[in-house]
Amino acid sequence: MTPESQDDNPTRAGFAALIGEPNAGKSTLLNQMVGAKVSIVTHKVQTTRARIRGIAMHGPAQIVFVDTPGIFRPRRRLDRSMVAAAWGGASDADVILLLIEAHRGLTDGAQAIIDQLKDLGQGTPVALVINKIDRVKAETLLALSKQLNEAYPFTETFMISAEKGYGCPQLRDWLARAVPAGPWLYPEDQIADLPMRMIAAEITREKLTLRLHEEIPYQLTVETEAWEEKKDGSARVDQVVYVARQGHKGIVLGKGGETVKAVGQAARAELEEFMGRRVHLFLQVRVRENWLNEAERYDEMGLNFKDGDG
Ligand SMILES: Nc1nc2c(ncn2[C@@H]2O[C@H](COP(=O)(O)OP(=O)(O)OP(=O)(O)O)[C@@H](O)[C@H]2O)c(=O)[nH]1
Ligand SMILES: [Mg+2]
Repeated sequence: MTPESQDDNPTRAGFAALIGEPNAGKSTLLNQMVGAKVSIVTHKVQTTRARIRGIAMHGPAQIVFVDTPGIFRPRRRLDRSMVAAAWGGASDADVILLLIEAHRGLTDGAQAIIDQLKDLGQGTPVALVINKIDRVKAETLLALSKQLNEAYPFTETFMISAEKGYGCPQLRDWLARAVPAGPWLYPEDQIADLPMRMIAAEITREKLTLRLHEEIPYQLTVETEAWEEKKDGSARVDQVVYVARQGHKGIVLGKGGETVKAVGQAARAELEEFMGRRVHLFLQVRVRENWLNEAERYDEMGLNFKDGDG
């Protein structure tokens, strides 16, 4: 390519990492930006467990959003691996977006993230993204923005509602200019960088998390064990739900198997919509008391087991 033709088409591309406390709305924002549901969302904390890339095109720019697990004080091996994945996402990024919930403001957890950013964020632009502005009065936002900008030298501040889309075009415009000049990193029509079998497992985990209470969602994992393409164009997908206790198995199954059946139906419907074709989904529940300490389970989730060494 001659320099002239490069000027005609100055493509840009880079990674924008979404970090923040659990439940800040990181996955919601990624989905909003990509325009499709790539990362699962629930009202519960610690929904996202690994780094998930969603790709958005904006004019000549390709913005690769990196969704990360929420950052919190870890207790278990899984927590430590998740938090390490979040910081890993931030340190590899061209731009970092720190999400803060408008109605919660500068919490202790947010302050702890800011303290770590002071060490790690050096040299990487960090934008402040105040999310869920639909939940607060406009007057409170200015004061919150001022307080947060005193706590950290943010490159830019955005006030958004990831759910409703408010403020998202401005953020997208800014990111399109903030990512470095260079060739696109993915084909133009690709929206996610995650194997289909993992997306399928995440969809099922979302439905389980929405339906089950208390500790159970945090103590289960879903793996796609087999994926078979059928001649009629449909897919047969076999998944295993690993639970840590015998008692949890009964709860996941529900009375007469009704819970797992409802989960399977909801997951299948969403998977069919995502893939645009028929899916036959089979769920099996298996007790595996020590799954939270098995390296193989972490590999399947896309996490580094060693990061969890305490
Ligand atoms: N009112 C309101 N709710 C929002 C907004 N954005 C996200 N939420 C809700 O906040 C909850 C958490 O959203 P997620 O996107 O799963 O949050 P997350 O930061 O990815 O959470 P983890 O993966 O657990 O770290 C969900 O119930 C969302 O619907 C928003 O702009 N306004
Ligand atoms: Mg999430």
